[in-house]
Parts: sequence; C-alpha cells; structure tokens
Amino acid sequence: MAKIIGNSLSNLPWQDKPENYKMPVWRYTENPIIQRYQTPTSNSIFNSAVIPFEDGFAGVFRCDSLGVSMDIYTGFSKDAIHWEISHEPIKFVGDDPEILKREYRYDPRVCKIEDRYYVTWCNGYHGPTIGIAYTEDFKTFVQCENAFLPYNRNGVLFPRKINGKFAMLSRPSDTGHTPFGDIFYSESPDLEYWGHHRYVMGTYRGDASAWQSTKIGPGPVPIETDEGWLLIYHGVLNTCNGFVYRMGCALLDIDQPWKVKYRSKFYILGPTELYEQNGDVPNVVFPCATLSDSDTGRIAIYYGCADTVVGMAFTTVDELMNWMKKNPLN
Ligand code: BMA
Repeated sequence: MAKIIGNSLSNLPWQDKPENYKMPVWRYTENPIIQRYQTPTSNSIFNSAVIPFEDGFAGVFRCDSLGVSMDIYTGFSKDAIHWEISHEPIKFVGDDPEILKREYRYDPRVCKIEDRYYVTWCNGYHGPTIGIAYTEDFKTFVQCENAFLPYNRNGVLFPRKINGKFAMLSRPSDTGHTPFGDIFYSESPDLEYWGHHRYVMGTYRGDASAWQSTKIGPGPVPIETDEGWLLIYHGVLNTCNGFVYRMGCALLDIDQPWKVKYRSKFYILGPTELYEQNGDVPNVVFPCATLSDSDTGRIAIYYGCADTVVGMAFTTVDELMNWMKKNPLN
C-alpha cells in the first residue's frame, strides 16, 4: 500500500469504483460538472485547476469566450462539484507592464507551496510560454516573470521545494499544434531564474504504447507519496482523424524527479464518452488538477473534455501504482 504524503481532505468528492470495472480511473456519473455556456460570455470551459481553499475550494478556469479568445478566471465551490465562476478574467498586478501585457492565457494549474497559491499557465508572449503568478486570497494575483523563453506549454510546479529549490515540469513546444513533445524538469531558487534543466521522459515510438507516441505533457501538480512523485500526464496519438489525447501515469524519484521509476504502458483514461469524443476539439481528455486525501489514498481528477467542458474522475494511489507496476513501459 502506497501512502500519499499531504493533507487529509474529508470533503473530497467521491464515488466508489463500479463493480467489475477494469480500468484504474472511473468517471463521476454526473459528468460533465461544468458546462460550456456556464458564464455569460463563455464558448467553452475546460482544462481547469482546483485546490482546497478555506472551508471549501477555489479554482482557476480556462474559459474561451464567444470570440474564442482564451483567458483564465477564478471560481469557488463548497463541494468541489458545483462551481461559481467569475464573469471577468483574472486581472494580474505586478511591477513590470511588459510582463502584464496580455496576449492569451490558457490551461492553468494551481499549486500551493508554503503559504501561497501559485498559478502557472500557458502565457502568450510572442508565442506560448509559462506564466506564473501567486495569490493568497484568490482576489489579488501578482504576476511574476515568465518562467522560460517561448515556446513552452504545460508548466507544472511541484508542491514543495526539492533540494531547497522551486521545481517545475514543462514541455518545450512550438508556435502551433506541436507534433512533438517531451517532459523536462527545471529548478529555480526564486521562481524567476530557472535552470538545472533535466530530461524526464519523452514520447514512446514503439508499438506497445502508441497512445503516447506523438507528444506527452505533465498534467496535474505531482502528488507526493512514500514511493515517489505520482505524476498524471497526457499522451497524444496522431491518427488519420487528428490528435487523440489520453491520460497516463508515472512515478518519479522523490529527490531527483527527472528519474522515472515507473511509467504506464497502458493509458489510465481515454476519450470514450460522448462529451469527450464530441466538442470543439474531439477526442480529448486533458487532466489539469487533482484533489487527494492522505487518509484514504483517494484521488479526484479534474480534466478538460473535448476542449469544451470539465469532467471529474476518481482513482486511488494504489490503483495507479498497481496499474504502472503490472504493465510498466520499459
Ligand atoms: C493543446 C492545448 C490544450 C488542448 C489540446 C487539444 O495544444 O491547446 O489546451 O486541450 O491542445 O486541443
């Protein structure tokens, strides 16, 4: 039995695994939990991040507008299922107007490190790069320097310093719908200057695991366990009908997270429901956040469905560990 190292969360949303269900991740029966037209100006709400906050939950949501512009919005919830999402995008504050210029913002992650909530997202700055901001109250958001030069997407912070440094996973990319992509690790003493870049893992080109053959990218903030960092990630296959996005999991070394201990050969969730197969971009499940409970090992995964709505799914730390260990990618 692996153990989650972190806080207990007795109000974690939960449903038991259906009987005789062969996959390690199962969906919430009332999915999707967030609808595309949920705010007055939204065309779609997906690829969004949630976190425990005060006596409930807060989140940062990707809402594409009816003009199909991309921005990120706060939201709050008592039960982590029903969300009130702001009608106005986050307005960032900061010292340097150059950094505050908005081109586009999408695919947020939220990570608590010590007393602050950090938001990372794909930030337009002459091409996509990783934006970083912090907040203490989900009202005032201070924007920091972009982490990297363009082009990069999927910047995901670790929830504590590693060897005394902030740590981030990311996926260097290009200006378009990148047909490649591997996961890298970087460190920073101050969240401004990033270095110590390490290759973590890449696409798999063999036949055994084609679902992750075109590109992969880190998903939710890694979950600390007594066996290592549990990472849920997305993997993409290029088919004759375009990209198909699925989810997988990996276990990274606790002190040297660029060392991969296990990685799943089989995906853990794929787009098989109508709301995952149909939408503005068909065949996408895209995980951006989890909530987890250290007492029970339960995990709720939040994921974008077909670039249109948000879904929730459940698993446990043991389900994912067993899945990887039974069918590892060598
Ligand atoms: C990626 C990002 C994601 C999106 C995915 C599938 O490049 O734009 O936000 O979910 O493509 O369209």
